Amino acid sequence: MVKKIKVKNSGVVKLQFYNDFPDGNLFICEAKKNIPFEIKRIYFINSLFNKVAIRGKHAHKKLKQVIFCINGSFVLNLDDGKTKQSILMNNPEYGVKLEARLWHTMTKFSPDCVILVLAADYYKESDYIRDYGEFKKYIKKHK
Ligand code: T46
Repeated sequence: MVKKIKVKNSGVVKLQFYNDFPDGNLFICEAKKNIPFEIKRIYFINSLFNKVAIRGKHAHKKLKQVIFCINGSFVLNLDDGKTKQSILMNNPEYGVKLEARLWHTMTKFSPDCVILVLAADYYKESDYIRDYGEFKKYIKKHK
């Protein structure tokens, strides 16, 4: 897990963590504390058995999110239109901020991978930019 993010509109979020070995690990997300917004929506993705699956492939116009890998691993690919960065997500203690105008894809899922996302707003398809050419035009217009 990279702790230094080079792309714009991102950053690392570190969770409060209690190691209760051998009785489990406890991770805590608190809105407006370690999660930098009020949380309106939570979703998770599991059963990632297709090794060549690519999820994401979009940017958001306004939405702020934080993404975690709470089990297993995957690679998060970020692109702010200028700088690209791939991050191995394999530690539930660290999340990555997905703020607006950041193209992201998720790849290379381990079969036991579970992705958790905390979002600052409800689902709105109109907030998605799902075409890379449109994304490039959008970020030129909205710097
Ligand atoms: C993101 C990455 C990290 C809903 O109806 N409600 C929801 O809250 C979500 C998240 C999705 N959907 C629908 C929209 C699509 O018809 O579920 C379908 C699959 O969504 P999508 O292809 O966008 O899934 P991912 O994994 O590519 O992207 C998701 C989030 O949609 C997205 O906001 O940033 O995870």
